[in-house]
Amino acid sequence: MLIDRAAIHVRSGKGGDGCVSLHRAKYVPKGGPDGGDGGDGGDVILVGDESLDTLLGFKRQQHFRARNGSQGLSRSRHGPNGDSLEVNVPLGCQVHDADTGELLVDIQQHQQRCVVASGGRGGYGNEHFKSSVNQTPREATPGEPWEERTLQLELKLIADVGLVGLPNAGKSTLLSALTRANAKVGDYPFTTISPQLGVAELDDDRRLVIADLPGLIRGAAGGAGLGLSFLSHIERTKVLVHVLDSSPQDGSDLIENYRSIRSELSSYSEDLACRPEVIALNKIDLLPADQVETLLREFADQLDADGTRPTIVPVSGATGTGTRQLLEAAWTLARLKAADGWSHQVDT
Ligand SMILES: Nc1nc2c(ncn2[C@@H]2O[C@H](COP(=O)(O)OP(=O)(O)OP(=O)(O)O)[C@@H](O)[C@H]2O)c(=O)[nH]1
Ligand SMILES: [Mg+2]
Repeated sequence: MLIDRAAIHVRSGKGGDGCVSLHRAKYVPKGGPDGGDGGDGGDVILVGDESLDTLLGFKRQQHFRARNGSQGLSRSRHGPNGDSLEVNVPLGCQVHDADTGELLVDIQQHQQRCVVASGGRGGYGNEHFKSSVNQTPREATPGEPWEERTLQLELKLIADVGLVGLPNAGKSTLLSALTRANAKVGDYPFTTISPQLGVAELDDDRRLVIADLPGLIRGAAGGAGLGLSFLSHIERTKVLVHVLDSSPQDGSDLIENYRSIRSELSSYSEDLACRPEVIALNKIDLLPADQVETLLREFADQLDADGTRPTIVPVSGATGTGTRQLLEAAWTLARLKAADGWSHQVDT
């Protein structure tokens, strides 16, 4: 399970000031006070939205302001109220006040609403202060101020797909090609040190939450590299995408690289190792097309000999080749897995 976090700043609208006005019209001497009340400021309201999966949207926007109420007007006219602002958040989102740590709301239902910053009430116009002893009051009250606070949003997220593979296999590059995430990429091992998330949109109603993980190496179970503990973040994923470099710079063997990651996964958890898997044979832009064909055939034969036959999709995270096919393959397996109710599926 991964925790998605975002901090946002919300500010409600200020109340409009009351108006001081004395009625003036031809043939109406001493018309009396007619200053209207100020409009109320708008609220900032969080609204549960079942179509959202992550807090990624808050990376683009962190400040949310409702509109101020307008000043009251003469002729007893109320100033217009400021519009409230609705901010949609995914279900399961917990909202804390960042300063006090207080839990404000746990959004669980679609359309559940919570006012997180209340608009200031409008002030009274001078017509409110009229009395038998003061028939021409010149007194009005200001609108109430706005309310502002910083909120800490937290969402426990279950990734559908986990990207596993050796360091430098191109997992982060692939995450950026499959989703809008902007994962750090580097030509040195262990560029990624903590899991990163992205959401891939296959079309309007098919999405996959993808987790990019740090690289795994032989001996990780014994603590080599970054160890294996980060695999706990993908314990509940439906599908693994095993990213393999098709032309490793160190000249290592494809099938050996594949087997060593498989063996580390098994040492961590047989349950995780039995997850449906798609192999993303990556960086095919570096090879001529006929060599990719040969490599695919040889690799499939070796997997057959090992008694496993996962789907292999040739891809290039750098150019985007094959990414659509990879998502479709992952989607198909994720759907099968969901129908399967989390039971084991062993490749035959
Ligand atoms: N030519 C080519 N280079 C790629 C491709 N994908 C990744 N690379 C390069 O391979 C190197 C490693 O890429 P990353 O995406 O950081 O690899 P990673 O698997 O996330 O690595 P770690 O986070 O260290 O485990 C970078 O220099 C990338 O530019 C690809 O499809 N084609
Ligand atoms: Mg990486």
